[in-house]
Amino acid sequence: MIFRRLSSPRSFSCLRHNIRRPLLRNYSDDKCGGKDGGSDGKADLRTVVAEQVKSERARVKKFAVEKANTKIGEVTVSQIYGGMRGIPALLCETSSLDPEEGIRFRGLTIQDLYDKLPKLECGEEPLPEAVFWLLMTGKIPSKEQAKMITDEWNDKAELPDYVKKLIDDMPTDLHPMSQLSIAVTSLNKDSQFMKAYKKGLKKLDFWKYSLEDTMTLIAKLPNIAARIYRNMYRGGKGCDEIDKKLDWSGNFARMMDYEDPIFHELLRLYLSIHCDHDSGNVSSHTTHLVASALSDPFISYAAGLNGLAGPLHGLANQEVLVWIEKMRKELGSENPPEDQVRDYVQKTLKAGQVIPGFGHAELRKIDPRYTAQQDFAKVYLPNYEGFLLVNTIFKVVPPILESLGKVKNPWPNVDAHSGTLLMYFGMKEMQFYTVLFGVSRALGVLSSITWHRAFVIPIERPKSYTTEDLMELVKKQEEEEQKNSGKGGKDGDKKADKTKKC
Ligand code: CMX
Repeated sequence: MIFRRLSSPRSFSCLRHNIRRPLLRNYSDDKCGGKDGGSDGKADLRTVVAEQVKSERARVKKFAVEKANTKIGEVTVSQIYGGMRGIPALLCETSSLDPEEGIRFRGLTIQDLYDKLPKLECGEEPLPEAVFWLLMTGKIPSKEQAKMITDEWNDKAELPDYVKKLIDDMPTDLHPMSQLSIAVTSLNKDSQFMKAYKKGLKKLDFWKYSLEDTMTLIAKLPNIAARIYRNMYRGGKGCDEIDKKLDWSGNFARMMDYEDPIFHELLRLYLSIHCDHDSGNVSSHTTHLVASALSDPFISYAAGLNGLAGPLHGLANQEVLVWIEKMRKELGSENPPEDQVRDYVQKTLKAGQVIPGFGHAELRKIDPRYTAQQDFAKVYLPNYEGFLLVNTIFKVVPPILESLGKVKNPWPNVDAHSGTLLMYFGMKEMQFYTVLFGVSRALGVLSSITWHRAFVIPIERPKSYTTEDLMELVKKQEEEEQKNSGKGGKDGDKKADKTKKC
């Protein structure tokens, strides 16, 4: 699958040409925008969401009441000991993950994002602002509606002084994900949700204040992340002012001191495709779980970020580059040949380590987010040695993982590619990669918890068992089954006899 993007040198030079010009000069032009974003593409986000909450709430309530006792699955002992794989237990309105096909955001594939969402005039990547609108409303925004989001986020981007100071006072050798989580937590001082809750907010209005905090948090995330970046890697120097002519990603790139408009495009792609991956992954589930206790969106998302910082989840994008760099050093080449890469992969596995960037708990095919990034590289950096090495790894790793006989998905996931693209544009600070993932993931999970509040989903509280309890439960169940099968046998025989007589 090739993700459609204009790959001609004309479009490339168009982007480069824009470096000295405002990127958003024709932003309100509706030619690429959709019309179904709400009221013929003109309504604002809050109005569109309020209308939908009204109708969806009624539809969902009817379904949940009428089908309350319908069973949709069973739970086995192996699922309890196996990380709850496959247990159908979570709600996610914003995206769904098919093991064979990959992610769909409100029903749209990544290719659909390219085809349907508004972009910048000279841009080819979907705007994360438009992705957010889609996740919140399930509708394609017009260019005008995407621009409304950009404007609001630009207006709310400024950090309070105490947050700036907090970030500046953190040790520069503290992992940037810890810094991000601390700074996000600290923003809850001004949570509108908590303020309203303390005043006695009605349950049915929870979502409104959750959405307000969501808008504030997403607006400030690039500023927080860029400040951490500058402190850690640029001696605290650089710009922290929003350019209102730029979009969310453009400002983020600029505040990290990346001027190349192709990098801005990469960031748009990156921030769009990492936004959501249904509710079962660690960062999304954690955010939902904490938010279900009515924690405000800031501290709920900070909890999700701490989950994202694990090496089996979001930190894998850092681990991939660490692993690749070690390989290059050991093999003494920027782009080592296939047989040497194969030996290095075997050596990693023999040392009892996983191959980072490969495998997935849910997906069973090549991650379409990997393919989207591969296609970006084919257009903008086809001869980059890092990209060529990623391609060699892609060729070498799956058959080896398959040969182990236990890996359920030998194919690359999103993290196998992202770091190499960042490296090409000069972002060599691998520790920072998961922060970019974190900024993007906010779009999905914060939309998701707003909808959970609209549906007034109660606090999460699944049942847990000790191993002794489980053994006892299983024993009783087996005894019951034996008893029943004995009975069943006799009853069955009687029935059979009856049938014969008839
Ligand atoms: N390299 C080596 N072994 C792997 C492997 C990999 N990339 N992926 C899975 N395996 C192993 C598992 O460790 C497990 O081994 P044991 O039975 O000895 O414990 C076995 O194969 C079966 O695992 P699985 O059912 O296929 O995968 P899980 O659902 O348990 O784990 C994941 C999924 C992503 C944690 C795993 O594939 C992995 O560790 N991959 C590397 C890290 C990574 O890229 N993570 C990012 C995932 C994307 C994201 O969530 O952000």
